Amino acid sequence: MPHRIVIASTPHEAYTKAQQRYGIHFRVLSARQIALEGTDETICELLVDVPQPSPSDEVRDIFIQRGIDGAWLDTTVGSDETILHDKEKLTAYLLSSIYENIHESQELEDQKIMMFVGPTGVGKTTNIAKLASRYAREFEQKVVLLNLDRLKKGAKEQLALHANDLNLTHIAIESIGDFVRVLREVEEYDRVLIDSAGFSPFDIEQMMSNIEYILASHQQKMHITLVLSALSKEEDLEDIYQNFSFLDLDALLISKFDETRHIGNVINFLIRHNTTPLSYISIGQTIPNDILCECKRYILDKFVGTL
Ligand SMILES: Nc1nc2c(ncn2[C@@H]2O[C@H](COP(=O)(O)OP(=O)(O)O)[C@@H](O)[C@H]2O)c(=O)[nH]1
Ligand SMILES: [Mg+2]
Repeated sequence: MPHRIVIASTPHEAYTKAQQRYGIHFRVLSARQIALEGTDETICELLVDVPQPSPSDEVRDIFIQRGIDGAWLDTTVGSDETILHDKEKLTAYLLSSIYENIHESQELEDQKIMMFVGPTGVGKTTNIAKLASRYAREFEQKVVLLNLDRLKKGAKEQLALHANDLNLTHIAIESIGDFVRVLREVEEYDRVLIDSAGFSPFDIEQMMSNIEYILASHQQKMHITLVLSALSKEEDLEDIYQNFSFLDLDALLISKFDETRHIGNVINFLIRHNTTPLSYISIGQTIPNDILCECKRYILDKFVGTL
């Protein structure tokens, strides 16, 4: 175990300094007061014994600093002696565990009616426009955009503008009656993308119970994607997920990966909720390019870039 010297003006200060540097894992071997020549001052010199961190502690610290959940790391690392003593092997093992534990879905190809829910400002409208363009141009599908916009002033215009740019039909829905009628009218489309701007989870649930019968009578299902921002704190991602979870979420879309380097929050969240697959990630404001379906690869590359 390496020895270290800590100097301060009093023994108490020297001890505190040692604690700040080495945490609780050190042992005092000796302490002495040294008189400073030509003055009546003394200083204290502590000789301490500092344990060498094990390779697994070092790797754990790096992942913790990057925001990865400590409890998850501890259960994942386990006690496999073959990797515990080798930093590179352990790092590779943890990275592959992150990769394995995030659930990503295939590109959503057959989901005809898709609604996007989530708080204001996370990127619902922008990403609906990206997807609309992708489905219309790459998959050559017939796409219609619907807007449930009771509350958010201007929301209708924003989606309508995108629809106009993309040369797609846009319909604003103002009541449940409207919605029922429009759902019948959009039968001929391959994709019906719905922006729920201004609807709270409660509003959406009420609306769903009102339209369920019409979906059932057409053997249709409403595929629900929760849109979240990578900039949100982990606790906020969790709260939002809980607020919307009674809707039976089918997928997650996470936006704004281009705006942060710190994605431990998102990784922890995705691992915890890996029953809801991640279908897309958004990496910028540009329509239609800044959306990806190969989410895990991107997330892992980005995380590795910070190691
Ligand atoms: N940098 C960045 N900005 C985004 C991304 N997704 C959406 N935005 C921007 O976030 C803002 C809010 O997006 P908007 O689609 O209106 O959010 P909504 O309220 O959920 O519909 C707009 O300025 C978007 O251009 C993204 O992935 N990266
Ligand atoms: Mg919007």
